[in-house]
Amino acid sequence: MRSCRSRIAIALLLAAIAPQPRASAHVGSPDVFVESHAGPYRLLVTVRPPHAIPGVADVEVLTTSDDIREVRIVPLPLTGPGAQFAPVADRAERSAEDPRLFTGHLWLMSAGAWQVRVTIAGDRGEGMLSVPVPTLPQSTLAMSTGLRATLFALMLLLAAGFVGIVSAMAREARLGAGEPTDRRARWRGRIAGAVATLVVGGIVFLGNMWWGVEASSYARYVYKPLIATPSVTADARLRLDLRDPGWIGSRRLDDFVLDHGHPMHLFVVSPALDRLWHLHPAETATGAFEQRLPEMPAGQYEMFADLVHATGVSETVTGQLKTAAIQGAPLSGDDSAWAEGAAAEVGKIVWVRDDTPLVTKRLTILTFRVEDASGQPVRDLELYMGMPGHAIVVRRDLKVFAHVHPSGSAPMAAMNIAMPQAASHASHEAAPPSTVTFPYGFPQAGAYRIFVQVKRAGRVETAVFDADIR
Ligand SMILES: [Cu+2]
Repeated sequence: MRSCRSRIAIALLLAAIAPQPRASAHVGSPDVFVESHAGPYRLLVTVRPPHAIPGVADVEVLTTSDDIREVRIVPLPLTGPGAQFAPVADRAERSAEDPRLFTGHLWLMSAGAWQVRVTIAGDRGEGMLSVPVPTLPQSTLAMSTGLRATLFALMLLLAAGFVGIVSAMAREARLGAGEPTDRRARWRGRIAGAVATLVVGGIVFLGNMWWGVEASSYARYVYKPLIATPSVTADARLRLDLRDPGWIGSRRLDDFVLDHGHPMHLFVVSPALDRLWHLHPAETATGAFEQRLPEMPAGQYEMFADLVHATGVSETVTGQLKTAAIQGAPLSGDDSAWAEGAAAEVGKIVWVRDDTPLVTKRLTILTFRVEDASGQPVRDLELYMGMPGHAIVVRRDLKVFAHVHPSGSAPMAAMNIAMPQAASHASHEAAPPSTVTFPYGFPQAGAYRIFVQVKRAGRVETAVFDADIR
C-alpha cells in the first residue's frame, strides 16, 4: 500500500512536470476512439489514457440522441476476475455547451489491459458498452533544468533555515531578554548547528536513495515494445523474429489472437509514403512470423505490425526492412498493395469534409465516399476482412501510426474480449453503404497521410489523402 501510494505521488508529480507525446498500441497515438452501440443508443467514446500509471484517464462520451438521462463510467481490468466485479460507476458530467456530451475522469491503477465500461440510462432503457484501453506507462519524464534549480534552491533554503533555527535555539533560548551571548552559549549554538547539519544531510541522503529506488522500479514498469528482427530468405520470404526486451511479467509471445482473421497485420511503407503493402504474415513458431513477399523495389522500408495478445493488450511492433529488389510472388488472400501513380482505379474515393480545420486531439469523424468511374456512389462495397473499410494514418516523419476502422481505433480482437456477447453481431454486419467513416483524433500536429482501403467486387482499392494538422 505504501509503495502504491508513493507511486501515485510520483505519478502525479511526473504528470505535473511536462506532458509529452505518448506512444501506445498504435505508435504515438494512444487515445482510444470507439463508435458503437450501448443497447439502443449509438455512442462515440474517447478515452485518453494517462501518460504515467497510476494516472487519470479522460473519458468523453458523445451520444447521438437527446433521450439520455445518465451516463456512468467505470474502469475494470479487461480480463480475469477483476473484469467480473465492477466497482460503483462514476457519473459522467453533462457538458454545459453540448447536452449530448458527457465527460469524466477515471483512475487507472496498473499497466496492462483495461476497459472503460459505459452504462447509459435513457428513455429507451439501459445500455452498456465496454471500451478496451491498453495502459502502457510511456516513460519517466526528465525534470526541466528550471524546476530542478528551483527545487534545489528551496531545499537549501529549508535546510539552512532548519540549521539556523536549531543553532539559535541552543545558543539563546536560556538567555534572558537583552542578555549578551557568552562564549559557552556560542559553542552550544555551533555544536547544535553541526548536529542539525548532519541530521539534515542524512535525511536528504536517505530521501535521495528512496527516490532512486522508486524511480528504478518505475523504470522497469515503463512499456517496452517487442523487438522485431526482419530477414529476407533466398526464396523471397520475409521472416520476423520477435523478442521481448522484458516488461511487466504478463507479456507472452505465444498468446497472439486473431484480429479480423489474422494474428498479424503488417504494414510496410516507403519512407516517402508513396508505397504501401498491407500483409498478413503467418505465425510459424512462437514469436516467428513469415510472409511471402510480393514484388518490391530495392529500398529501406518502415514496418508497423499490429498484434493482439490473449490478455487484450494490443501492440504495434516497428522495424526497418532494408532489401535488394525482390522478384516476389503475386499478392493473395487479404494482402494488398498500393503505389503512387500505379494503374488507374475503377472508381475513386472522396474525402467528405467541410472547411473546419483539422486540429490535434479533437475527435474527428473521417468520412469517405466511394464513387464509381462516373462519379456515382457505388453499391458494390464488400467487407474487407470483416470491416467496411480500413484507414491507416501515418505522420510524414513516421513517428505516428494508427490503424483505424469504422468501429474506431481499438482492435476488433480487443473489442471482442471486452464485449464477447456483441462479437457475434459484428460478424453479421450487412454489406456496407457507399460511405465509410472512421472516428479518430490526430494526436500531434504535423503533415499526415491517410491510406483508406475498401473492397469492391473482390478487389481492394486504396486511396491516399494528405492532411495538415495544426
Ligand atoms: Cu484494418
